[in-house]
Amino acid sequence: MSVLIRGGQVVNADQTERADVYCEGSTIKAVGPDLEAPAGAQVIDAGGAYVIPGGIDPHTHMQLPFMGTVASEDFFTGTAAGLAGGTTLIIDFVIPAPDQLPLDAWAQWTDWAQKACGDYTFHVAVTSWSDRVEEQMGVLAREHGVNSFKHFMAYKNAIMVEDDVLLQSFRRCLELGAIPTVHAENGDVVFLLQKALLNAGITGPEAHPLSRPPEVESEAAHRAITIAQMVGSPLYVVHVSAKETVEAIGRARATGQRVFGEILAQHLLIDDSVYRTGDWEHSARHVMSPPFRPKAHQDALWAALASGTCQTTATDHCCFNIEQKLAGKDNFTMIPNGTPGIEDRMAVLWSEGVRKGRLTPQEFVAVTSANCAQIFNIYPRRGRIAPGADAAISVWDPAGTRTISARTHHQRVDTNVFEGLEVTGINAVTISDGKVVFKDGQLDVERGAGKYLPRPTFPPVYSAVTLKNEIGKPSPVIREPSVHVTP
Ligand code: URQ
Ligand code: ZN
Ligand code: ZN
Repeated sequence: MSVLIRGGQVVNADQTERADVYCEGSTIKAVGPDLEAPAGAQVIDAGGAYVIPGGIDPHTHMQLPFMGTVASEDFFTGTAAGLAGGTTLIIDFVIPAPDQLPLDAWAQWTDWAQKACGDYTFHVAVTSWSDRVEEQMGVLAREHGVNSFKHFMAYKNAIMVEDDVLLQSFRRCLELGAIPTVHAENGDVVFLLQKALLNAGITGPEAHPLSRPPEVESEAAHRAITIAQMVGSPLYVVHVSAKETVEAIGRARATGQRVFGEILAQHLLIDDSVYRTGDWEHSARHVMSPPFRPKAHQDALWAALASGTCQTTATDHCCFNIEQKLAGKDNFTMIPNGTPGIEDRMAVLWSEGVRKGRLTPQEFVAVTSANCAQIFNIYPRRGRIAPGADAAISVWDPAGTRTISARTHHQRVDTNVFEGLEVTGINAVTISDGKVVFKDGQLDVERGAGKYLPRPTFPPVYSAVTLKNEIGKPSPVIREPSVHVTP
């Protein structure tokens, strides 16, 4: 199978050029002007369009068992929806139940993902700590291509871990050459605020943001940043939603600390007025954590992307239909948390970002693909249009328009938080694994064709500080040379 993408502008994070792109099998073979189409090659006319690296969504939860139900989107329908929107790789989450070992959870998620039609890889969550967990982190890193481990600082009495686990797990990540990631919200404070709100008789979705104010996020982010700094490990903060959290990341990065931030497309556009409509179902459809914030936070999030304080965009695609959300009809803490976004992330970022002058086309490529590939060590295999890279490509039509709606989207959920938004700048053609899988508005995908993409660990980098104070282990007593004074 071979595909020639002709007549487009190739946009990488660091360069834009008029060039054709020739793919053979699963790989990009050539990038350059006026390439010849070998016999039998499928030719895609990219005149007037951009040819960009397929999007990478570093935060999805396909068919996640959560809060007493299971997310409605599965690995087949979810990766298909991603391909329709220009996303050619997802990083999903293996989340062991607290009494489940990581390798057992790994087997479960791997089985679920066999139906994927788009490529996938996994973060693995550390939801408890023991010698076995520590050992199995090594097996996952060394034998399964896992180079990132997630830690939920929220969801008390479920998947939340305390600071002692953060300390030991971050140290283990450093040892393995993996990066720790965190859902940064203070789960203890959330738990108490939830109780207070319920005791006050405030049971509707309007209570959700009141139980998770920005400080709940920024305090936890600062705490995780501090622990990472003590250990000497890098840190990746998922779904940064608040101005104060951006500031905490910016302060750490200004000192040279390796902290990365991820921003959801939803948090860039949607504000907390969705919780004050008086329409229970409308508000419940928008219950996710961290919650949508007052509009002022959005400027800080856009600035964080343009300035490089935060590096990636994602969707935290975690879908629940309204009848699932109704589990929380009388108690907002029972509303399954999550919203969709995988199909629309890139169009929203182009239409609201590039077209409104907040991002350049190259920055768009950086925050939808290249930066994520670099942070999770799969660059330039992914995140770049170049010979030798995977043939995972989006032909991006900057003038194309569509109106986003749950009535027409490919996502398997009855909600679209961008409902009614008309976007300019859309994915026109998707190439995945060297095959044209989306064109002329039609998907041409194959259940099970998606491939697992292993991510190599980083060479362990030890700082003298870390060696000297191996956090989590009894630190060696540093004996000052005793000075003998002869009497
Ligand atoms: O917290 C997460 O990232 C998962 C459980 C999805 N739900 C959510 O509200 N973000
Ligand atoms: Zn989260
Ligand atoms: Zn999530």
